[in-house]
Amino acid sequence: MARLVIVSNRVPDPNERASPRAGGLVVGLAEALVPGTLWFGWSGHRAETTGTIPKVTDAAGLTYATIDLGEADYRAFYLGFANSTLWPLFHMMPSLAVFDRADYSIYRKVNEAFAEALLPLLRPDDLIWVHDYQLIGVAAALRARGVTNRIGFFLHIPFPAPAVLDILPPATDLLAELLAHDVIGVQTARDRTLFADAVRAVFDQAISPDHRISHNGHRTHIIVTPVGIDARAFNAMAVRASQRVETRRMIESLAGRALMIGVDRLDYTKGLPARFDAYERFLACYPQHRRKLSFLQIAAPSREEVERYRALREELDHKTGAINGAFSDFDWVPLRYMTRTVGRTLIAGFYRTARIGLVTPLRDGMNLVAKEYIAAQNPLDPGVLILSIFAGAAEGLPEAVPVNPFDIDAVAEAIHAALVMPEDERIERHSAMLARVQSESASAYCQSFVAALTGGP
Ligand code: ADQ
Repeated sequence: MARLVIVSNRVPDPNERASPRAGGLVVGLAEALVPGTLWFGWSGHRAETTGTIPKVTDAAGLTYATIDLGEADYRAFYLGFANSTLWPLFHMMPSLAVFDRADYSIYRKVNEAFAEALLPLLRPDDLIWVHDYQLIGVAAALRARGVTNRIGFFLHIPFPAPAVLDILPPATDLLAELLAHDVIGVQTARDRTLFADAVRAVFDQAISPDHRISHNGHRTHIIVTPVGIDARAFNAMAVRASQRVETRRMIESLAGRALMIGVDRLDYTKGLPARFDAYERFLACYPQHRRKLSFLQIAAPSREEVERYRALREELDHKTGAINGAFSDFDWVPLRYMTRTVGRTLIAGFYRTARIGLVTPLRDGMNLVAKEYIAAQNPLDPGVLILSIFAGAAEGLPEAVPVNPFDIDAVAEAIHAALVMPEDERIERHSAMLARVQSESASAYCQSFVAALTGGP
């Protein structure tokens, strides 16, 4: 069988694979890596200049090969073009995007450096699978160096509408580089439609009914492969975690009240300020539920060197103070807000304890928290998932309580509806969602992508 080569911006430290880590890409992949796989990318360390010779480590049947990023490259490529231009634009938030030509040229340079460093490690029959928006140009750079292997690309984040993509000055080049792949995977049917719209708008070319396109003599297959989790293993972890002393302490601290939980990276796409506003509206409009619900928001700091993320953190600190100042009682705090990464096992136990999972991103490629929350529930007495219609996960989970996260009153109403939902309705919705989360698993995601990369239908 051909070897799989994963290329992603961040590669986890093999010694830390079991440690808490906030970030969907690593979670989605780590659960489905097959022995023998080579995982190549950035070490997470910064050096004076970007590395050219990868450091290779073998651990638990996998080979990790990493390079460091130069400080200036890290700023321009990672903080700059990837996270201050592509991230907000692809999440349809153009007003938060900035564009700097110098950053873009360093983005290209770093993509070339990835290709250059990977080249000597490649074997002729390797299947190369590149991940996400930071590395759009790696395949084209490999092709320019004579690599003829099958190369696939998976976009973890949403694909933007043509009018938003138009804003991006190098949109045409990036689209052409995407079409240097043999397979492009996206999270939802909606993303695939938007990708087809972009190809039509930019190159005046249509994608065939079987989702293939030939561009510059190269044929690309566009597939929908939603990222998933290992639901059975996650459920087992949640059951174990519910016996842990921390989970017991959490339950005791609730003193019989219901728990509502949110778990996110501290990112403006996750819609936390609007979520806090909705909770405040809920407390104001439904006084009968006050003192009967505690909302725990766990938010792991992320990209703190980007100014916009620092501002978000300050805004949330301020809102937390305002909500708790206005509604707390001497023996009840309505909002428990933690800005740190919490161990995965403990989070699983908290999900299982929570009557409501509140997942309200303004835009999200998939959102694995929604799937984790469903997997963690007790099927005989499950909680209710409130899910943004703008999360990719919503496409496969129509039985969640859908909300438009921009509509504060609608989210407040949804919290009320979840609290009063009868048990049989909770069970019915949950069992339908659990079946989907179990079948759209982490291994199904990897297998269907690799099957397409191997040349499957
Ligand atoms: P992310 O934006 O990182 O991923 P998400 O899919 O929600 O988002 O994954 C987050 C993961 O990190 C989950 O496994 C969650 O449990 C964990 N996590 C979040 N906050 C945490 C905290 N405070 N402590 C500990 N763990 C925490 C990107 C895209 C998503 C897409 C994934 C996978 O933005 O849309 O679902 O990739 O493709």
